[in-house]
Amino acid sequence: MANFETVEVTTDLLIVGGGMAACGAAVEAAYWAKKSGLKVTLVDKAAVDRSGAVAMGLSAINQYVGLKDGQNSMKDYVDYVRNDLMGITREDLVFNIARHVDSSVHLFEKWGLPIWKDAEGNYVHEGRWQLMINGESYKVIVAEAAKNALGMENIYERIFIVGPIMDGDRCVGAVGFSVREDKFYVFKAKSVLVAMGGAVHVFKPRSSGEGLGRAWYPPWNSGSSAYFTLKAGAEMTCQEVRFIPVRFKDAYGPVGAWFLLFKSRATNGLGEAYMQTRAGELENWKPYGKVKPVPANLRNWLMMLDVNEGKGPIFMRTDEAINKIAESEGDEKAAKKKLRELESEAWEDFLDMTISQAILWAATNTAPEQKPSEIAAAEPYFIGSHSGASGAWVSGPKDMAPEEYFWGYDNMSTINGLFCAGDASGASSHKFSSGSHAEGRIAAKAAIRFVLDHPEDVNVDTAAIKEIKAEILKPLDIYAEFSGKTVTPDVNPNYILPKMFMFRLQKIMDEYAGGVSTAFTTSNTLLERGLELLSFLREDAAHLAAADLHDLMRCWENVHRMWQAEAHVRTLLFRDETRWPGYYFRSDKPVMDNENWLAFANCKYDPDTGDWEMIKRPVVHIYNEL
Ligand code: SFD
Ligand code: AMP
Repeated sequence: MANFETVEVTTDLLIVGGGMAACGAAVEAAYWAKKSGLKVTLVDKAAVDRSGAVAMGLSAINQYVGLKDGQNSMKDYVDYVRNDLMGITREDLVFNIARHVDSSVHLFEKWGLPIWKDAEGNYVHEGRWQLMINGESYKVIVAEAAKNALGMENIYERIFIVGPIMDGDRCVGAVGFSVREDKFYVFKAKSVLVAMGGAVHVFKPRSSGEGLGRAWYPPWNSGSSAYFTLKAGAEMTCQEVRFIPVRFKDAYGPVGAWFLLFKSRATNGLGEAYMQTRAGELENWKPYGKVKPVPANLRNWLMMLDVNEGKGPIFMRTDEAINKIAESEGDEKAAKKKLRELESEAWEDFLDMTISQAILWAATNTAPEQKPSEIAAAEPYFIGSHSGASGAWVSGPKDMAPEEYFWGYDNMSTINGLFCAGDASGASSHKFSSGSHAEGRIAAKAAIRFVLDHPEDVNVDTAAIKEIKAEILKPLDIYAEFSGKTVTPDVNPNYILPKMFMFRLQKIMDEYAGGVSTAFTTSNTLLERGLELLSFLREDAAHLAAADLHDLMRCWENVHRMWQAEAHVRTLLFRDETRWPGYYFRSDKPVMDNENWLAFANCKYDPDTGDWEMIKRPVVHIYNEL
C-alpha cells in the first residue's frame, strides 16, 4: 500500500473549503470562537487567495439589497428569488441571507474592494440588485480578511478533502490528502462546515479539443460538497435544478452587464428579438411566465426555441447598445467621449472575471462597438446560487423558519454538527459571491453555538479511518501494480484513468440526462437507461488508477462528480413534470403540474444500506399575503 504519513489535526470547528462562504465563515467563527476559547481550522484544496469561483475575480456583486438606503424591502428580494425559481425556494433561507448580505458588501469595501461610485458617491448599480466593482482582486481581498481572522497556522492549503468522518449520526471531521506531499490528513472536529462549492464538468461541456477545460464555473469545483453531504447521510434538495447560464459563446463571458447596464438586445440570425417574438410562449408557464423579470430559465427557453428551429446563431447586439447610449449624449463630441468610456467598460467587464473572453475578442478582431457577438446556452452546472438551487437541505433561522424548516441551528443539515453554506446549501438561490459570504457567516455563528452546546469529546473509530485511508489511496496502488504491464500506461485493461472516467460520465449525462447534444431534453426512459449506465460506471470507480498525487485528486474529483450525477438523475426522475424549461425539458412530461409538484424534491442516501430515499417536502411561504 502507498506509504503515506497520517497527520491528525484536532479542532473545534472545521471549515471545509476556502471560497466565498468559507472566508465569510472564517471571519465570523474567529470572532465567536475567541470569546469562548475555541479553535477554528480551515482546509482548502487550493490556496485561499485565489481559490474557488472568484479566483479570476468578478466584475459585479450580484446580491446587494440596499436595505439601509430604503431602495428595496426584504419581501422584494424574496419575491424576486421565488419567482425566478418558478415558485420553488426556501423563502426563510433567502430572507436570512438577504438581511445580512449588505453588511458583507460593506465589509468588502472596508477591506479595500473598489465598488463603482457615481458623481454623488452612490454605488453604481448594474441592475436592481447588482453593483459594479473593479473586482480583479476580489478574492485576494476577501481571503486576506479570513487569513487575518484565523491566522495562517489554522489554515491548511492544498489538502484535498475526500469525505466525512462520522460518529453515529454526528459529523465529527473530514479526511483527505495533500496534493503536494505523501500525507494523509485526518481532521477531527466537534462541528464541520462544508463550503466546497458546486459541481462543474458533470455534463459534457461545449468546450472540446483545444478549448477543453474552459467552462463558465470553475472546473476545480467538482461536486465535493454534494459528495460530502450525501456520504454523511444528509438530506439533499433541488438536486434536479441544474443551472444553465447564457454566455458569450466559447469563452463564457458574462451577459448581465450587457442586458442590465448597457440595456442590450439579443437577436437571432434573422435579426428577430426572441424575448418579443416568443412572448406568447410565456403564457404556458403561468404564473411565473408573467412575472418581471422573466425567470432565467424561461429567458433561456425562448432563445432555445429559436435555436432548435435553426434560427441561430444568437447575437448580443453590443454594437447597437453601445452606440445607442453614446448617441443619447446629445452633441457629437460628448457622444465620442461616451463611446470610448463604454468601450473600456465593456472590455473591463470581461478582464475582471472572464479574461479568456477578452482574449477571444482580441483573437477574432471583435470590437464590441462595431460588431455583435454570439451568445449561447452553456452546459448544465450544479450550484446553490445564481439561478441554480442544488445543495443540502438545511435548517432555517428560528425567527423566520416555519416549523417544517427548523431544527435548531441555522444552516445545519439533517446531520448533527454538519453545516453547509454557499453552493453547498440548497434552495436559497441568488446569493452569489456576497450572499455566499453572508451565509458562511450565518452558518459559522450557528456552528460555534453547536460546539458550545456539545462540548463533549468526539469519538473517531481508528480502525475505520485506516480502512478509509486504504480506499482513498487505492488508485495509486492500482497504478503501481499494473502500469508496467502494458507498453503504454494509458492503455491498460486493469484500470481506468480519471480523464477517461470523466469522459464516460459526461457522455452518459449529456445523452441521457439532457445535456447540450440533446437540446437539454430527456425522458423517463432515457433517465432509467442513464441510471443503469451510471451503475456500471460506479462499479468501474473501484478500478480508478493514479500515477501521482495530482491524478489521485483527479480520481476523487470524478467520483464526487459521479455522485452529483446520480443524485441529479434520480431527482429528475422523481419530479414528474417539466418545471424549468430552459434548464431541462421532460419530453414525456412537457407541462408544469402546480397541483402536485409545487413542492421540493429531496433525496437522501443511506450510507449503511446504500439505499436512496426520495422525499417530497412542502413549499411554505413566510409572508402571509403570498
Ligand atoms: O455574473 C475544496 N459568481 C458571481 N457572483 C457575484 O456576486 N457576481 C458575479 O458577477 C458573479 N458571476 C460569476 C460568478 C462565478 C464565476 C465563476 C464567474 C462569474 C465566472 C458566483 C460566485 O462566485 C459564487 O456564488 C460564490 O463564489 C460561491 O461561493 P462558495 O464558497 O460556495 O464557492 P467557491 O467560492 O467556489 O469556493 C469553493 C471552495 O472549496 C474549495 N474546494 N477544498 C477542499 N477539498 C475539496 N475536495 C474541495 N473542493 C473544492 C475550493 O478550492 C474553494 O476554496 S456571474 O457570472 O454571475
Ligand atoms: P449574469 O452575467 O448572466 O450572471 O447576470 C448577472 C446578474 O444579472 C444576475 O443577477 C442575473 O440574474 C441578472 N440578469 C442577467 N440577465 C438578465 C436579464 N435579461 N434580466 C434580468 N436579470 C438579468
